Amino acid sequence: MRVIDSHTEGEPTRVIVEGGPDLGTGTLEERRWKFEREFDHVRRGTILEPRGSDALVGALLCPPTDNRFSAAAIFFNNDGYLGMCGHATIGVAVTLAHLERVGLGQIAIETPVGGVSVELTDPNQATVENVPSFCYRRDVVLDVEDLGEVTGSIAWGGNWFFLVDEAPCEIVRDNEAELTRAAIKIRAELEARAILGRDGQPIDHIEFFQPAHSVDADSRNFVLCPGSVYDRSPCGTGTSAKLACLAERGELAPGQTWIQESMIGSRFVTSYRLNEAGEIITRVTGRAYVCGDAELHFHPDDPFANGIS
Ligand code: PYC
Repeated sequence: MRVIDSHTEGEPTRVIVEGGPDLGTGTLEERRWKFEREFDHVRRGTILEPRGSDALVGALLCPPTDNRFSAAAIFFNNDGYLGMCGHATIGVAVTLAHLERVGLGQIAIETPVGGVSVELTDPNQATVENVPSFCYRRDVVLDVEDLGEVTGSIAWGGNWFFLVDEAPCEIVRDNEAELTRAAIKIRAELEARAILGRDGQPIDHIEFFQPAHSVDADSRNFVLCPGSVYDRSPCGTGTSAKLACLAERGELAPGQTWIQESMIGSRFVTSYRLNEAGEIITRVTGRAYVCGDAELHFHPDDPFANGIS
C-alpha cells in the first residue's frame, strides 16, 4: 500500500494513494460503513503503531460519485472514522498537487458528510470551504467530576463538538495531560447524560478556548479528538464549529477574519459566508507539507500487522 504523509499546521495526515481497500460504488457514507465493517484492519494497520501514531489521521482516496469532484476521501483515526476533517482535507489537496493529480486553483472533494471545495493557492497552502456548520445548543451546563460546573455549546462543523469558552488550565503543551483528562471527563459526562448531536450522534470532540498568545490571533484552542489525542492544528472542523457559535451570538460577521491558534502555536485563518439557504459556510486556510512517501508492508506472519490496539 502506498501512502503519502504530510502535516497541516503540525497535525499529521496519511493519504492512502494506492493499494487501499476497494469499497465499491455506493455513496461515500455507504462506503465509509463498508470500510468499518469489512476493512477496519486496514484502518488499524495504517494508523496505529508500529506504522503510525495516535495523532495520525488517515484519508482513503476513492473514486467520487460524480464528476463535479476531483477526488473523494474517507477520513479515519486511531479510534474510528470521521465525517469531515479540515486539516486532512488540506493535506489531501497538497498531496494531490504533489502527485500532479491536480493543479493550483479550485477543486471539489467529496466526503461522507458532503462535498467541500478547496482552493490550492500554492503547493503548500489551501483554503477549504466546509460543509454547512451550525450551533445546535448553547449554555449547556454539566456537572463534571473534579471540574464542577462546566458550561459549553454543542456545534457541528463536519464533526460534533462541545465547545467550552473557559479552559480548565492554561493551554500550553506542559498541560497536555491535565487538558486531556478534563476533556475526557466532559465527554464522559455528555455520554452519561445521553447528550447527543442533533441526529443522535455522539459528541466526540471536546474543545477549550483561551485568549491567543500571538497578538494578531483571536483565540487559542485545545481540541481533544475521539481517540483521546489532541489536534496539533487548530482543527478545521472545530474552528468551523466555533465560527458557527460566534455567528449565532452575533460576535462575528460574515467575511470577518478569525485567526485560530492551536496549542502548538500553529494557526488557521478563517471566516464564513452565508449561502443561499442562510447556512454558515466556513473558509479555513492553512499550510501543509508533504513529509513522506512510503510503501507499507503487511506480512501475513506479523503478529502486529493490523496495529497494536
Ligand atoms: O482538522 O477537522 C480537523 C480535524 C478533526 C480531527 C483532527 N483534525
